Amino acid sequence: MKRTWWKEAVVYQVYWRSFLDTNGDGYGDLEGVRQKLPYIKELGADVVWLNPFYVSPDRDNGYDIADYYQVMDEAGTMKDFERLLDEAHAIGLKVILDLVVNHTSDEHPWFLEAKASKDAPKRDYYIWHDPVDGGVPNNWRSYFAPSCWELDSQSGQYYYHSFAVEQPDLNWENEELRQEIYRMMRFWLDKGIDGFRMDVINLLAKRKDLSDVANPYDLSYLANNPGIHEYLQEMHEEVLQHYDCMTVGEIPFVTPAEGLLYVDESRRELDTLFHFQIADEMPTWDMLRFKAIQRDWYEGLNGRGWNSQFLNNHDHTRQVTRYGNDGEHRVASAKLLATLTHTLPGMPYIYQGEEIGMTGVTFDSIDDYQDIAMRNRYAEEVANGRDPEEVFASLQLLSRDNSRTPMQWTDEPQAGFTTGVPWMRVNPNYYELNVATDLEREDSVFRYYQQLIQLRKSHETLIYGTFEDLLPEDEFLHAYVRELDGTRFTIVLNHSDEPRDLSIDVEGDKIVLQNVKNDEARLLPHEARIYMKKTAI
Ligand code: ISL
Ligand code: CA
Repeated sequence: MKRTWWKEAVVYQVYWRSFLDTNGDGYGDLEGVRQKLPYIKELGADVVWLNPFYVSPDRDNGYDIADYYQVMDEAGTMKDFERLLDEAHAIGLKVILDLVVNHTSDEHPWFLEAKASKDAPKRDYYIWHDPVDGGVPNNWRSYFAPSCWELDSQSGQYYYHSFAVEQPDLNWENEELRQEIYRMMRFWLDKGIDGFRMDVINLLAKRKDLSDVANPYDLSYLANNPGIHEYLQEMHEEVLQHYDCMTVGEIPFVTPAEGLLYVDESRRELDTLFHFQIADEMPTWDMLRFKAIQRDWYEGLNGRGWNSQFLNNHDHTRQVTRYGNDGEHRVASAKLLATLTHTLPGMPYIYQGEEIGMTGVTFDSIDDYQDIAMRNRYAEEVANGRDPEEVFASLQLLSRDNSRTPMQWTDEPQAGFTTGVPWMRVNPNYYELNVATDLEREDSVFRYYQQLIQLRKSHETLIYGTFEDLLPEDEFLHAYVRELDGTRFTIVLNHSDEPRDLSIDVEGDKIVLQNVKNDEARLLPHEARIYMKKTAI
């Protein structure tokens, strides 16, 4: 496979509304991101991914867009964005934006026009269906609602929405609509952005067979439908191939074989993908399952498509809480999880705050949660008669708010995130868990991320090397090898709260990075070691 800048890059995801507030309104903003670009650079990241900041009524935190060409007030102005982009480029950081084109907001002018009447010129920008037996056309659910069909009383037709009622899906069968999207993509690429993270991009094509599904809670019927690859190949042909840009598709509901169809270089669709066999399908840590997923994706993509490695983001609970130990072993565990994402095959993504081991949070009441996904599901289940306490407890761990609490910069009030009232409560542990504290300590999580990123940059074996799992059956020890051109790295991780014997031979290998101080052969709890050996002169 050809070598590219993005295959060697580390991406830092900025959820700007929780990153840094510079005007005291309690919301993070683009000016806050600009001010912290040197911080992101110091960490060692190469690319900044900004979650959507376009004009939006904010029903789904910016993923319901009402104007693709303007910056929402809370985020700032287009000038703020342009200044951020210029300064990022000036210090060697690239910037990719979130492309949300499966749906718009129901307040987008296109939808307001389409809704006005059945024969409105833009009616066909969206997906409408007559009632069936006086009700919804079928039993399909959406991510955020019991049905993916919403009645438009004005026309008596239902419109299709894969997410919230306020997020009507665009009709990608409409050529004019597709050209509108390509025009918008060129607008941002011509400003100099370096690519896109593409929101649920494998949902663009819709299932033609509208009959009921056996299990409406298995939402895979929303994705990977016939026509999707033609749309992405047209997008590549019309837009992407004309720019030096990277694209990462958010691609739920795919196996490695299905994922390859989106990122096989020869198919000229996308560059890399986030699959969800871990984040959406592995609720808590399951070592054997994790190992099998990593082997399957390495074998499934190897040599033809590029993977991405992430263990949390703005939709998923913070990794040290969900997949590690956020208690007595929090620091070692945060470093161990980072070692995984930065030494397994694929592009590593750092979600803001994971670089200091920020933890998930559980609030006491549903009123403290803002996530539309959680609030809608809670209301639905309670309306169906389930016990509110039990519903609340069942939704807490996987609520998306867990990873959206403000970035913890200092031990000052509101963790230095804002001088106002934050839009979401700060995690109470900010007093000792914050960037300032980590920057002062040599053995902090932040310093370890720096060393890890530096090691990966200095040895392309960790980027382009082969991958072999040495302990496929071990539930607690993870050991794998990356090899290229006579250099071998052996990564060994004790993903458990107990010390464990090292059960592989690393005779003659040199430890080049270790997350805890330990000279014994026996591994301490959550100890990570990276060994290196020159196998050929
Ligand atoms: O949140 C999830 C499950 O807990 C994810 O499955 C997520 O909803 C799904 O991957 C789609 O996410 C993307 O599109 C949504 C938006 O709410 C998410 O924030 C975005 O990452 C609709 O645009
Ligand atoms: Ca602000």
